[in-house]
Amino acid sequence: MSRLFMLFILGLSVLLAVASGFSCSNTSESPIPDNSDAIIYTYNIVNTYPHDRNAFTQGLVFKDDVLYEGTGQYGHSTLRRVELETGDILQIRELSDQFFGEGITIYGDKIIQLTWQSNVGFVYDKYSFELLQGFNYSTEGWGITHDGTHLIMSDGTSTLHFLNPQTFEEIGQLEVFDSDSPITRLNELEYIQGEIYANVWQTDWVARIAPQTGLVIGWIDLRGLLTAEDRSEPVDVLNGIAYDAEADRLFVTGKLWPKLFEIELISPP
Ligand SMILES: [Ca+2]
Repeated sequence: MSRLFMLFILGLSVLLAVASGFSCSNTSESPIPDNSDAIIYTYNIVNTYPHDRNAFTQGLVFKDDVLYEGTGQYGHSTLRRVELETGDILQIRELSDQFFGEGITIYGDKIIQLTWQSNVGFVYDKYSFELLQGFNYSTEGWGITHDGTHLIMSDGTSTLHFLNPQTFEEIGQLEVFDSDSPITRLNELEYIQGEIYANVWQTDWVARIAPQTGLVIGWIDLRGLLTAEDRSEPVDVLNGIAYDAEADRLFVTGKLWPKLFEIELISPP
């Protein structure tokens, strides 16, 4: 095969991938730098649950035995309470069409939801989903979680922002890196037992970040979660990490994925 022909085929594949509008997350490149000292974890699937194929998952939280999910896309963005076992939507609030919903977190009795490029976040009553207030930030809004004291927010870069949960003022930033490389495209977040878990956009990898330094101390390799059959209808990338702190259960899913997984992590031998 001539080199020119191979280049042509390669170009055609890229064009087709772009035209399809969906990222093929099982062939994603690793975000891990060559000189990384981080621990690589794999996974076991403990349980598989149904997930709404129409949910463009941007935020995921487990609290009080149910899932809370924020979904994105203009005209389709929602906040929802979802039954884990069935995937049934127990309660839903639609965002107005001008907002592209992003990450969510639950702080006390409030749910906080970011939007992508509108520089505005929303605060809702956890029970009624009533909108209590809005707040502004200067960056894009991607993922959000909290460590019990501060909100922690991602913006698509390698920078995490720490916000006062009452005033939403930024009180600090954290640069996330592995070895000497910044780790960009940090997306959905979850604070788990003293670490920040972040899935890296357009990959099947989750970074485990030390909040004190920003160093990635571990990587979770989530390749292979979806089967070929799961991909028979279009799916988008891995996105969504939730943690059941009471029962120590870890959940992951993706945008438009038909399934949500409870997984356990496997340390290297
Ligand atoms: Ca989360």
